[in-house]
Amino acid sequence: MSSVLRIALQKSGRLSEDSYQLFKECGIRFDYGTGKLKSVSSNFPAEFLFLRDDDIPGYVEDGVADLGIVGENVAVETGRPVQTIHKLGFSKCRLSIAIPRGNEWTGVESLNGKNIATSYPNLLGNYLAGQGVQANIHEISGSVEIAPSIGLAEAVCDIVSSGSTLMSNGLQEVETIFRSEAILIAPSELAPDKQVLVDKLLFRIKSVQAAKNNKYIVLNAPNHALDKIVALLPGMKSPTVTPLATEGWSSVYSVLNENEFWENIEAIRAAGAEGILVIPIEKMIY
Ligand code: PRT
Ligand code: ZN
Repeated sequence: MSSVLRIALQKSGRLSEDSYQLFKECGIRFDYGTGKLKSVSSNFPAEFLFLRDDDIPGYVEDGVADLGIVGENVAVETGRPVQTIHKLGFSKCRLSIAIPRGNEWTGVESLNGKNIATSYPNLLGNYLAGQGVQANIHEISGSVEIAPSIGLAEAVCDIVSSGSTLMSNGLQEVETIFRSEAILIAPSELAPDKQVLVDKLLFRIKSVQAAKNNKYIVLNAPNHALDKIVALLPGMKSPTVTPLATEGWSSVYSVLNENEFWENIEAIRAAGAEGILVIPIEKMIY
């Protein structure tokens, strides 16, 4: 029997939509939704399992799944010996310590002897040990942010994204102890036939990510400004330059990274470029 990759995804939660979207963009089709626990792709040798995120590292460690998508926070907290294959750039958040607004904060030492409520006892415990702080960790599985107001703890350690949950519960973020994003995990060793499929999938994921991080750019430039403009547009190798019908002008085609985009565009305009078109890229193969 030819080999099939088993991929564990969160059934329904903050990772789900982006995970499904990622496979869609990689051209891998499968059904999901309403009550489905398993689905086989119609056009890639993959089978998908839909699970709670906390269970995914265990399934991957045991080899029930060959790959999984989880938050780094969950992967590290569960402590399962799995390998991170690739960072996926979505579901970004941080694990932070927060205290009631208005309470004095003089640094992590102020947590000595205090009670801290969290769903992440391992991450918090390791952080406190590294800081030489001795506090009592109260593990609770949800609604951590209400712990101070009901007298369970003087501080919390919870996932923060926009910060609005902390704010609406009268808490202030005082220390970030871990930064997280969605990651692709695999067992510490993969069979060679599975590795071939993982490499195939990774190639697609990287092409999709590269396309998202770059824009295709087309512009017109006077020939005397070409050297300057070409230097600002490294492209994948170097820009394409073709003459325009108008004497003394050329058209330049290139790729620009999202991170440097606005600064470069300003410099390109200042150098004399006109009629700049910026176009999204669907896939980018190096
Ligand atoms: O049912 P299942 O067990 O599968 O899901 P879950 O409820 O355990 O997890 P889920 O879907 O809430 O989150 C999955 C992953 O998304 C987490 O492990 C993180 O890696 C990531 N993530 C990103 C977040 C958030 N952002 C987030 N904001 N996880 C949780 N939150 C919660 C946080 O716990 C707090 O209650 O949102 C609130 C804070 O959000 P802000 O925007 O108010 O700061
Ligand atoms: Zn969970």
